[in-house]
Amino acid sequence: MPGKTPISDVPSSVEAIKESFKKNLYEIVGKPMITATPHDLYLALAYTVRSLLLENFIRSIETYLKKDVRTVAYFSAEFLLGPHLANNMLNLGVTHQVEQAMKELGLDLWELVDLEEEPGLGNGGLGRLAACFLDSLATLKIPAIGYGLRYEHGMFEQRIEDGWQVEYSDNWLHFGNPWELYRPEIAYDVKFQGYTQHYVDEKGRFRVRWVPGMVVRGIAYDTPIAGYNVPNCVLLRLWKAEAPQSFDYQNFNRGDFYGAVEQKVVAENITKVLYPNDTTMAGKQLRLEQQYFLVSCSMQDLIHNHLVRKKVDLTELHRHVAAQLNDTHPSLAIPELMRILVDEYLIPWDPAWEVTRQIFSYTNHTLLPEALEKWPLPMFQQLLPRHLEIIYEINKRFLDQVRFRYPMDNARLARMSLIDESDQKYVRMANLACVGSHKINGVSRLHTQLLKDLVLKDCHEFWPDKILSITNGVTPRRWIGVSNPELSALITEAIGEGWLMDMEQLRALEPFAEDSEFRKRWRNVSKHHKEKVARLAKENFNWTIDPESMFDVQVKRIHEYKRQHLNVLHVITLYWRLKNGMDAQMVPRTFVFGGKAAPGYFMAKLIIKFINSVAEVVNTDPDTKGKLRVIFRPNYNVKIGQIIYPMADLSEQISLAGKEASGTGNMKFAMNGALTIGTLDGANVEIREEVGEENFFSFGLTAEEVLRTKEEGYDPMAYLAKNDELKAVIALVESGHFSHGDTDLFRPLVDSLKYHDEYMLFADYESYVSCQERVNLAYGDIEEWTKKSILTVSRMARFSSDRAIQEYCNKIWDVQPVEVT
Ligand code: 26W
Repeated sequence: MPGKTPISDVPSSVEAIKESFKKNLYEIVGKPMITATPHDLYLALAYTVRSLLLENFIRSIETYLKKDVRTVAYFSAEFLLGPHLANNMLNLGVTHQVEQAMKELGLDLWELVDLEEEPGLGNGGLGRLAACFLDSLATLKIPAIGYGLRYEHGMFEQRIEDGWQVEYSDNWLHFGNPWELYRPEIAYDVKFQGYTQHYVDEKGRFRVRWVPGMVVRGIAYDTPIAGYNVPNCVLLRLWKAEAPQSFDYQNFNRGDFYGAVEQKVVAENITKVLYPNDTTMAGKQLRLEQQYFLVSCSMQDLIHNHLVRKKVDLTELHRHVAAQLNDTHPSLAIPELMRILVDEYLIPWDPAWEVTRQIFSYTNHTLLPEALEKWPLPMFQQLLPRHLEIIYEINKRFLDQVRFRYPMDNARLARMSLIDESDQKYVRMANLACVGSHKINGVSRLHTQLLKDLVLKDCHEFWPDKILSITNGVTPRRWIGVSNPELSALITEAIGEGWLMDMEQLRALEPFAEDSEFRKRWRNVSKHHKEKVARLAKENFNWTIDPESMFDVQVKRIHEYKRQHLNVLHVITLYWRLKNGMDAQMVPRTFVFGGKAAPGYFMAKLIIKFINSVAEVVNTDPDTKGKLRVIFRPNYNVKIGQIIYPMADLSEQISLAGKEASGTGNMKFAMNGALTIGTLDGANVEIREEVGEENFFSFGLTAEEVLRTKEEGYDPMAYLAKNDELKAVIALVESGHFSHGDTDLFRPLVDSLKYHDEYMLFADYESYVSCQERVNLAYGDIEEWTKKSILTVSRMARFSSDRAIQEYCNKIWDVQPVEVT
């Protein structure tokens, strides 16, 4: 197995691990073996692994403080880490010793691993990307700090009741979190509301003072993130909001006890819960408060660490720090840094602006207009009066430059302004992020091109060198090493250790595609996974699934643009064929869906109901027996993902071309040997290029064709009229066949497809169904399929987050690795 050698000096022999485990059970959990619950045992083990982790962490911090290192600060409202224990064991190289130690204590390591509650501090792709990036930053030895929010309640727990999604609150901190270090001494005050005073100080200088109406305190919680097979760690610092004092004594002394506690409640609300929307901007005040709270704590911390600890001249700050904005969510960091430099440290505007622009860079993750953040001006003004003044000043100076370059182009000025004045007034966060950053990156080649051509066209014309592409990647440690140990072992046996740090080495697998003995072993890995999942499905849900069938999987957030309902139309097509005896060639398939819908997104929730309703009919109809099953796995999250990616035969990546910025699940499936059926969207384009088109099932309109069709006027009914099978499928849904005769239930869905479908399902239906027929044929030749699977895995190097982070280092951050000794 890769990473066998422990890279910490702390004794990590089996004996030492046993001793440390017993000691932690007594001293931290405070129980003897006989009364310990399974969770107590998990905790004792977590503390045991943590002490190995802390050794590396402390050495890393010492090194980074002693040497004058350039540091990356990754600002993100979300970090979707997933469970820590197994990942830390892998990265520290102690999995086998720990497994043995637990065995000698009469315990099963993997049962304990399974007990960990995951920190679901993110919605989906953007938050998970931040977590993969921390893993790669540590592994590449880059000094880095991630700044985020410690939400008390992360992503909601999804249950399915009568086929519908029902949300339950997540309480990940309930049993404590052994992976975080509480740092009450690292605390900053964050101001809100109030007003500004402009005055001339005693030295005759023009100054501005912000008199806040409310102050909230941010407290740091630190989580060390281990690199793989290196002693380096990075720090994830998450902020929790508290009231500055536990009581407002003035109110208290007046006898207003409730008023006194109220302030505490208001303050603590800020980090109470993660907003569960991805892609639709809600415009809620609390969300703006969260964003500013994150940014203000983090900027104060950055400045404290450099000014106070390292005595850095603030006009030189950009030589010491590169700050990445993960989408626009933390883009208030731009006016916040300006405020601190200009108002508090009295640095003149121009040098302050130079520092700010040099420090920040911004990653865009979406082209969807409804996801572009904009804040109603009155709300912004009330909450952050000084920041609005600063934004006005930035805007004035910026628009002067635009006016100079494009005289009399008022339409362009209106588009590029940081303030949207077309209707009600708004502050445009993407424009702010663009003006305040020296680099902007898209997350796949296609996405970046579309940014340049459409969403950020004016920006690209104004600064032709500012926008660049860095295709996303995922960490092979978690997504192969942790989630698929059996595949990892087979790969290591074939090509040796080292590939988990250097995915290029996987190319050495290519010749094994021609080795029939190897192919058999490759299939066995997948078979074991599928059997295990079938067992779990029986135990946990009483579902019967056939591990011999093809597992066709789509897991991701539920959204119309991702088109889970296109997948369902294909399922119904197969069902219809089975009902009509047209099933001669059909390989048995199990369709697996998973994903959460934003609680306020009606259509997405209806799609979940649609999947479950079709499942109910299809799974109970005797005509489909042994041929077709449909499963919706509730509460898809990182932990479930780790089980699902390795079991898939087919990965569904079927968004409308031009809508999915990159996708990262597509990479996780392919790294585990699934073949992809996908549109030419996001990173699919590059995955296909890497693995070879003969190993990738592509279909549908290209992004360009989508644009052209829309310009000409998309007419869904014309597509419907031309395709009899599609007509039958739609008629079946409309008849109430999947809704106990209710012809209204799915009407909103069907009407949207027929009359005003932005996502053009009917346009891609025929191409999708015929592509699925090619998949069916290909799966029938299992030797060929296995070859394709091996070749796919061997060609995935480019999609490691190590490659992505290396590109950020070279093209944006200009940072170097630092040896920790
Ligand atoms: C309205 C608030 C909001 C808006 C957008 C919250 C979150 C978002 C994110 C941009 C949603 C997201 O996760 N986007 C995904 O980012 C991934 C990482 O780059 C990409 O792989 C996905 O294609 C993109 O949808």
